[in-house]
Amino acid sequence: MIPAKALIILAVSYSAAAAALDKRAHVVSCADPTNNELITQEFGNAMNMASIASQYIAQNGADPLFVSYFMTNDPVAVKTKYDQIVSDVGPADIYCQPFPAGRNVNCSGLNALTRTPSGNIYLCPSWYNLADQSALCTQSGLASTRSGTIVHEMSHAEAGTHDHNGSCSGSKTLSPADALENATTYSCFAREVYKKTQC
Ligand SMILES: *[C@@H]1O[C@H](CO)[C@@H](O)[C@H](O)[C@H]1NC(C)=O
Ligand SMILES: *[C@@H]1O[C@H](CO)[C@@H](O)[C@H](O)[C@H]1NC(C)=O
Ligand SMILES: CC(=O)N[C@H]1CO[C@H](CO)[C@@H](O)[C@@H]1O
Repeated sequence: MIPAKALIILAVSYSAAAAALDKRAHVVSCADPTNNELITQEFGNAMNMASIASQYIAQNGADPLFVSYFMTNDPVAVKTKYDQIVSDVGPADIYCQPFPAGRNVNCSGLNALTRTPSGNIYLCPSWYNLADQSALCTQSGLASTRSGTIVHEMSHAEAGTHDHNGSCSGSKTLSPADALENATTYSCFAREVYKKTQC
């Protein structure tokens, strides 16, 4: 049973995300209909999660959860990064395999990767093994979700982040300047906010 308050927050954030999706620039490029549908759905989940994170920062500022990931950074600067993700200026594609010829994408050890400055996102075989969005509510720990990976990749594509530490616990050990720039921080914080406010 989802409390009414959570439902209202969910409805508001879905309409915000839906408005963003109408003008989104990343296009799912995947010939397989099943995977195309999955990717489209998870991209929507990711945008919704980024939108919820942005709203959470607007409402709560530098609360303890924010500080645990972003330390002394200005909440407005972090919110701006999530807003850049949601705004998705692109233009770019999200590819499933087989990737277009000549792109030389090496998926070894990766769930996904983003090329810059194109912002094109390549989903690797292990991405499909990550958890559904619902695992954020059903697992006790912080689930690694397909949607969280897309938030991570979209922060490369739209908000100029880099890869520095792949783990959420590692993300909390960076300097404030590094935390603002490192992609995993954005996925971890967004998943934590989702778990805290939507489950
Ligand atoms: C892909 O990356 C892995 C790990 O970095 C490396 O060992 C491998 O040689 C690479 N494969 C190709 C085809 O470049
Ligand atoms: C990431 O952070 C963890 C935990 O602090 C640390 O053990 C690990 O060495 C870090 N990895 C990198 C690549 O910085
Ligand atoms: C720990 C780490 O590698 N931090 C990096 C975070 O991102 C900034 C900006 O690109 C780098 O300068 C840091 O080295």
